[in-house]
Amino acid sequence: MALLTPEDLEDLLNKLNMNNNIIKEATGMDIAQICEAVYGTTPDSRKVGIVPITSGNGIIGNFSSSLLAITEYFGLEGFITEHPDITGYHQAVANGADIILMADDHIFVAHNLRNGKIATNHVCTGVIYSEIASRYKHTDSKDVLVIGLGRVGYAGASHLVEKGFNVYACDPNTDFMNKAIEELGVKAFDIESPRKFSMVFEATPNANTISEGMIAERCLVSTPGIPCALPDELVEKYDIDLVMEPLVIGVAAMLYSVL
Ligand code: 2YH
Repeated sequence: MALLTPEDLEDLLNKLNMNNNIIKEATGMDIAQICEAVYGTTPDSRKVGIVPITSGNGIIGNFSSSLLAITEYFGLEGFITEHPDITGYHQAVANGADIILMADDHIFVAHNLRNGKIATNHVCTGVIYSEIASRYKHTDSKDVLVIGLGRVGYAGASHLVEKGFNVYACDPNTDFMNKAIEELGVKAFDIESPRKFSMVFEATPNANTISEGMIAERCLVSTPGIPCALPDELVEKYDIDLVMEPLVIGVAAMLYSVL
């Protein structure tokens, strides 16, 4: 799994505003409205305690401060604990946090201590990016392509199947592919017999996973993947609406999902 770098997190709210404009134009809703529609919640006076975690590769520069900025952007109050890890967790609870945000190298959680709801970044990211793809207003098709069936891709594919979309998927890992076919009923996308999609949800940590054979003229590509799945020249050539952002959209979904 890709670890975020401090550079990924620079200028985050600016990147969010740019993506929000694309999302609004492509779906008719902004990210907060899409989160409200998916989770049926609205931000209230909850207080979010952000706990830096030192295990594994350690603290990522800009990570906790980015979470605080995101929390405040979506109308919640937040604070970063002075200490990391268990001491920080204790501090967050002692200082009245309603929701805890914390991440190690494997999992990133939001836990609402008042109502018991817990959300993971990988599931929420899969759900929200696939939801964005599924709301593309410049198509009547119900066909959507999912590229990558790891934790994020599987969650998104599952969400799209539940929403009644016709889900095609691809992943070089045959175990992942078979699991998604058996458990979700997705169809295998075969690069040898390509078809063109207006809605693509991409969830891999690799560049250039999207090729010309997969995309229709004027399509929406929604991807949390770093680096970008699309070669630059295809974005212009196919007039692609590209939603791609490293952290904010997934964290917004986590917060809304535990409210
Ligand atoms: O970026 C990550 C991992 N890829 C998990 C994300 C799950 N989708 N973790 C962030 C680690 C943050 C660090 N421990 C800190 O600064 O607290």
